[in-house]
Amino acid sequence: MTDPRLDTLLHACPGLRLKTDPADLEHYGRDWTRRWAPAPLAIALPGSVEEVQAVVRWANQNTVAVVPSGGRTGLSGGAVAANGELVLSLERLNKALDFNAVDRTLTVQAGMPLEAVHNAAREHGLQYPVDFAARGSCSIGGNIATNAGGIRVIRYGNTREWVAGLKVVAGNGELLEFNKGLIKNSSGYDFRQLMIGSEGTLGIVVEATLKLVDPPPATNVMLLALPSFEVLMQVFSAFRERMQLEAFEFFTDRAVHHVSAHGAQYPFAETYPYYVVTEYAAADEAGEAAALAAFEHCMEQGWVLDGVISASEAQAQQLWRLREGITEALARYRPYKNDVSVRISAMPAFLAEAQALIGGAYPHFDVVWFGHIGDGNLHINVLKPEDTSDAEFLGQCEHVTKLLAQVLHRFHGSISAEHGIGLVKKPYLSSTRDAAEIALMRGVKRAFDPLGLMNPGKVFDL
Ligand code: 2HG
Ligand code: ZN
Repeated sequence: MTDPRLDTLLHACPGLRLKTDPADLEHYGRDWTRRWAPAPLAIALPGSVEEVQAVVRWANQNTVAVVPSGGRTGLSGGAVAANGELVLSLERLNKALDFNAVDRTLTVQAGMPLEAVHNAAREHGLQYPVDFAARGSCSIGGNIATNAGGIRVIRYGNTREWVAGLKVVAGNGELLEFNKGLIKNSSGYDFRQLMIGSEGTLGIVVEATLKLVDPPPATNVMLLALPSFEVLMQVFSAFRERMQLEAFEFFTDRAVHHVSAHGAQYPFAETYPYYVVTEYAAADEAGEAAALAAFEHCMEQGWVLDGVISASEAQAQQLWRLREGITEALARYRPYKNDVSVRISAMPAFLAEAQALIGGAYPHFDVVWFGHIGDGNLHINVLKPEDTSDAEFLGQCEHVTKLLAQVLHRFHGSISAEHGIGLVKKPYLSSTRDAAEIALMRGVKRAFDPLGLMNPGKVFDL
């Protein structure tokens, strides 16, 4: 242990588990973005809320910045520690603490992986409905810090809908408890909601009381092949009018190309320009009949060219893999990512403009479009060509993102729908939030984190 500050940390928090090996610094100092070289001071792995508090108090006394760390699956650099910060990993605080059958709530520690939350809910015959591909690696605390969305937002909303109570260690080390599991609580500011999506800039989520619901209905999965972008929203409306959608996701032929190369099975004989994978309630014949009616209507209109319905759970998973495998299949190309949203009603016009802009801006780049079309949320991944330098690639992508941010501003959209602002989207925050709002954000940060030590430099600069 080289840095003398770490001796004082161990003195302030005897028994604290610390990691300082170069491999650990590298592992814990980055998230799924690969732009910044990790360079944390050390990794603290507290085993209790008291230890989290002790670490944060020590950080205040020694003016050391702290980067809270969950599963580090983020895509905006929110968990990057590249400036000598102390990484505070919640991975040891990973247990379910309490289940309340009457309230239908599950209280968990922040480091619990999302998938473990799903399993715990299922053991009680219920479900925690927020879900996405990184479920096995991400943590519930990170989900809360970014207000994570995912593939079932269309039906269940974002993470913030599902948090009934929150315990947070604020930037000064104080333990705060918000809302305490209440459904109704009209007693002033809702700090719980302020914490959700604050990306670790106000404090560290240590515990959450999550709402659970009835187990999901029996569902089927349908894969649709579409001729053009233009018909996407018509297909969405045709399906949404007729059935209870659990998910409605889109992707392009480029996505299929990459996920197939990465092992996913493609069910059609031909390829098509665009695809939708939708999951819908199909507990009885009526559900299935509605799905077929929507499908036939879309075929008659020429909006859909082909389709396949899952005949088994295994086939449903195969179809899902075409969509859920995209991020992993693209990772080796170190893509530049955009994660934008507009109101659903604005989607057709926004899509047309975005497509014209992106198509013209990157004529020679492989651009992969996909996302949660039913939520008005698009993911645009630009793959780095081998013969283009990192700096040139980034420069070009940032230039195009600036233009895209201007389009989003006109559409009253968001530069980050569900991945957070972190470091990656910080330069574009003002396209989504006006100056008065950003000034208020700074004031809120000062209130919870007077010395500005919680995840500094993320979302905005002080
Ligand atoms: C998804 O929807 C995730 O699969 C990741 O939000 C999106 O990799 C991305 O750009
Ligand atoms: Zn997504």
